[in-house]
Amino acid sequence: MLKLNFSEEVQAARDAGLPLVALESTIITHGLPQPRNLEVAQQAEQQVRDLGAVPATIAVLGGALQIGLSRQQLEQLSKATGVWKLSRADLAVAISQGVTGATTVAATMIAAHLAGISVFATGGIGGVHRGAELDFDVSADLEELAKTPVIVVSAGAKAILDLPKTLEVLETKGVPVIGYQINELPAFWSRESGLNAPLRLDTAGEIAAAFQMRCSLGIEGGQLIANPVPQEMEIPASIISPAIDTAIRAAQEQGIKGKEATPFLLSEVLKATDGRSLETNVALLLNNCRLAAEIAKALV
Ligand code: PSU
Ligand code: MN
Repeated sequence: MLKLNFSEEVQAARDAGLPLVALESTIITHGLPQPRNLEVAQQAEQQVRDLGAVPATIAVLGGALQIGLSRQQLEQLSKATGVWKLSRADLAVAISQGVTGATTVAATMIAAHLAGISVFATGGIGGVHRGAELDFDVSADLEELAKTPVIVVSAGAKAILDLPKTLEVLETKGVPVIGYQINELPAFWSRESGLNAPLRLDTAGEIAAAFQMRCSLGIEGGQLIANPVPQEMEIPASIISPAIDTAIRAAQEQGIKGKEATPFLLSEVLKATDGRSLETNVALLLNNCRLAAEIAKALV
């Protein structure tokens, strides 16, 4: 039988009816290097608290679906080895097998929805990989956005992806892609992608209202909020593009595919930018936590 394990902090927030923001754990175990990953995970949680909402970092620990992690659990997860990367396909097997796994955007959305949490902050979602016309690598994050009613606050899709194709798939699946205070779709490390964001909203209240209207209309699925990285932390396309190209070449040469592709590409971009991409990744994540907290408050 499935049981949701709420952390003390999340349980207290539920009892008091406080606004909650879900946070994913794949970024901790597969997206950021140790030991910085723990520090960033704690900062992300604190950012949500500072704005008057309560963070719920989601993961599977020894088969238990955790909604919120204690300090100690977060620390253990950040140092753990052999942690599974859980998407929709993996979640049930991981829980029933009693393993430890980190949730991607897709799996975090499923767990957040089960826990009654409607807002979720991440860095960037998965999407259509470059060359997907040959290898069909399209992240399950896109299908999840079409199915599960959670607002995902991101800095767009990761720029290692094929952004025009990612936008097309989201459109086909009926996912609202909403630029926050911006007309252009941000490209994760950069504020600009050369692509228009299909929709634009300028306040957390409007984002909350649109979500509630979608639910009232009976349209399944969530909303993708594209929140650009703060200007002073962005990496211009002229610097990040060659770094991404280098990373993609390395992946091809080493035959990195499937679940390993995204973590590998992120760490290669980090090397190619001498660590600058990491600082930008942290800045945009914290920026997304702030907006998600505001949306969560507007929903209450
Ligand atoms: N954003 C980041 N770092 C990450 C990820 C997103 O800044 O590590 C993770 C998310 O969990 C996302 C996953 O769901 O990468 C996508 O993986 P894939 O392309 O294999 O679906
Ligand atoms: Mn994939």
